[in-house]
Amino acid sequence: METRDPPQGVAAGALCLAGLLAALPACHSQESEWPERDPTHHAPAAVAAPPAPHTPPARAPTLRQPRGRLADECARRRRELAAKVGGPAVIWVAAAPENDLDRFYQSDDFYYLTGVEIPDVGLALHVDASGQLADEVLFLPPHDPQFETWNGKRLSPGPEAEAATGFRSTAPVGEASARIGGWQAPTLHVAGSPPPELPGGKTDALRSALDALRLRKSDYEIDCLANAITITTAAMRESMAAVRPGAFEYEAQGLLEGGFIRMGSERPGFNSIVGSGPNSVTLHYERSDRQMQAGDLLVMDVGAKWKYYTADVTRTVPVNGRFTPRQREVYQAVLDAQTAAAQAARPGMTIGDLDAIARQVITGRGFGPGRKYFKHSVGHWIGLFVHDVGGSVPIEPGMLFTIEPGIYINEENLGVRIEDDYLMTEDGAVKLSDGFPSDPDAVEALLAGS
Ligand SMILES: [Mn+2]
Repeated sequence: METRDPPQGVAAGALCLAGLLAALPACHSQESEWPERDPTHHAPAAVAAPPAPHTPPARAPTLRQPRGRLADECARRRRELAAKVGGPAVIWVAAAPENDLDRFYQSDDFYYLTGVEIPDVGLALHVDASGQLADEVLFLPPHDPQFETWNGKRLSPGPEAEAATGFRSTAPVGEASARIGGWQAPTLHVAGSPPPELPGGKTDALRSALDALRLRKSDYEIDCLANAITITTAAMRESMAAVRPGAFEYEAQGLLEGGFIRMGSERPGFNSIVGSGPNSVTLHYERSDRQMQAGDLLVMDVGAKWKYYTADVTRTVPVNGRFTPRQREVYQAVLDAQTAAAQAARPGMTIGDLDAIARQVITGRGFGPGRKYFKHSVGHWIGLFVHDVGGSVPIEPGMLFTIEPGIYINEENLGVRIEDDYLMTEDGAVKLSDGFPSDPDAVEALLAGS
């Protein structure tokens, strides 16, 4: 997904309504494809045709076993957070609120520090004057048999939860003031909503500390993101079976997201962008209801999550299997811009530096000036959130980011974006998302084989 840069000024409600009205006549207007039933035909059972041969889906890719253990990771992150924020202080981080209809999804900050997927709970850290973690409590719902009848077993306060999470202690939610009231600290830092008995928390220092920690990925996190990328590119390959003139964009999206689930992703990291022809120039197109036509390009900007880490990969493919000379010209400019930025990337450079390199290639091919055709930034951090936290700082080894130049020519209904995910190392950027090729000949070959 490309970065929103500069911020968008469109009223979302108006946009949705306009899109809905524009799309109505096209919805589900095709004739039924079922053959007419012949009332005189009664096939005897003995000669009934065998069932159609069943083609099983390709085997799901093998995923990595992440290096390390989540509970140990989270315990280390809490110690590092205490040292970064400093003390004496109390830190409160709230979990995300319950949502009855969707699968619960924890807030990124709370998951980062606990690995716990329970709504409406919280954690408290007591940081001493030297920045050491003096005490910590994970507040959990009390044991509730009625809840477990409907929803299954969940962690409740006690030794079992402490062993599972690595927290020194646990306590029932609602007992925050009783449990931490004795902590001597003049400053309270909060992320999310603190309990009412903890008024007046500050947010700035905690936010910047969390951002800085989350930006630098551990081996465990790199492995999680590598798995998300593996699933994403494998499912993109499978989705090519639904890319052909006459098929709807949602057919490709359905194969893609079905592949995500089948391969072990808990959900997409953001709404899949599957836009053909005129939709290829809409940066965050979200409807996926157009019928693809020969001559279209299809932009697929998608990402699976794996253990909360989000991939973000874009490929642009010709719907009828072959790029036109004009499409290939534009495509090659985008690919060369990405390659130039990726090859130049070194520790100490910023994403802004990479943006300048890519933009120079694109304007050099006549697609300029400035942001006329390359309308967004060249990349962003990735991690728990698709546009992950961290801000404009130099890229260091261990950081994960995208490089995703694009050219969008509205008057030709021609949009091309190519996006890959990279790990910075001491020697430069390593592309992690090469499971789906981006070379134009390789893309055509892949479409021909699917
Ligand atoms: Mn992106």
